[in-house]
Amino acid sequence: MVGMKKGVIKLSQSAYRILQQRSKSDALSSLAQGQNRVVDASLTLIRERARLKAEQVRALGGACGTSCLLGVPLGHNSSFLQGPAFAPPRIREAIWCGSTNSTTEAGKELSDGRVLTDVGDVPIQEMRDCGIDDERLMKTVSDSVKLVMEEPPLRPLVLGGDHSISYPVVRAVSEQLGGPVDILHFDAHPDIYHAFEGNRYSHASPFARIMEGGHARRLLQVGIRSINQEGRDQAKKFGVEQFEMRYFNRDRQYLENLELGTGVKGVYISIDVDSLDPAFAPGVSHIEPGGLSFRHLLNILQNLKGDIVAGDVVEFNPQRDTVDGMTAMVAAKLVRELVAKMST
Ligand SMILES: [Mn+2]
Repeated sequence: MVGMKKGVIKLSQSAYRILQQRSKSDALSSLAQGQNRVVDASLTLIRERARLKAEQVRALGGACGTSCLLGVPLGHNSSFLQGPAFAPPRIREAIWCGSTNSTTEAGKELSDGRVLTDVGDVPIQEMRDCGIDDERLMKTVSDSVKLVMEEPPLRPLVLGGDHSISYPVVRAVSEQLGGPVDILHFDAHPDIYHAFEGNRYSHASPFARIMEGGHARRLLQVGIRSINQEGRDQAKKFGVEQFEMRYFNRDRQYLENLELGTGVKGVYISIDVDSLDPAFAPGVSHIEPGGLSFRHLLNILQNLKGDIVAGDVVEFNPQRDTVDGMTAMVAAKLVRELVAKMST
């Protein structure tokens, strides 16, 4: 009796263990399936909006290239503050702010759906909330960019987010076009660390991943004024052309007469708002004095010759902005003038 009882207990314990393991693995696989459904649903919304927006452009008479906003509210790859996750809605609000008209400096009409359209945000925070890891998030960002590019004439103009998003975005652009692009990158920092604090997806590392992946032929970095030896070594290793602020007066004429993208798939423009002097754009995580004026940046952008296939405006941090949202307006004008260059 005692033995039997022991046996029964032993059996039920091991059965319990098996059941427990099975229900644990069932639970895990149903979690994974749930995550798949969330990612699919997120991509479906981007795909359907891109399809509809492209149809609207055709209904309006068509265009060669229409800038299409895609928000990527991701801030957790920042080494310091995570506020850039809140930027995309603030930038949109400032683009359409009634304090100014909807015409760019050179006369493009932003309210014309053939010039500027919008597919909304990749639901980054909602996906993170479902336990979706960084690898998958980055892939979803890439896939979202590709969905926009699959609907000509839409060209992705990505609203960050921290700078880590430039890697999945540029990767998608180069994969979708079937070759590298030239990148014009405005930033106080080279963002080319092999890894930062152990994070290869850090906002300090996207250009290391882009160059390793062969997604860019030329990478020109403008506005650089916070750089250490690793930043210089990595630039040398990858053949990056760095234009440091301390030599800006010397380099200015060259930078205001750039012609990029010939012989490759086009030009990608990445604008970190902290490339501007904090006097012009205080709402950034990494305040670095000695930067570009707004007009310096705009002169380089407006004079650029080349086919701009995609771009991003990143690192605006609304949590550090002035109470009247000055940097939101600055980021919005960068977007507006980038639209003017991208839309054809
Ligand atoms: Mn920066």
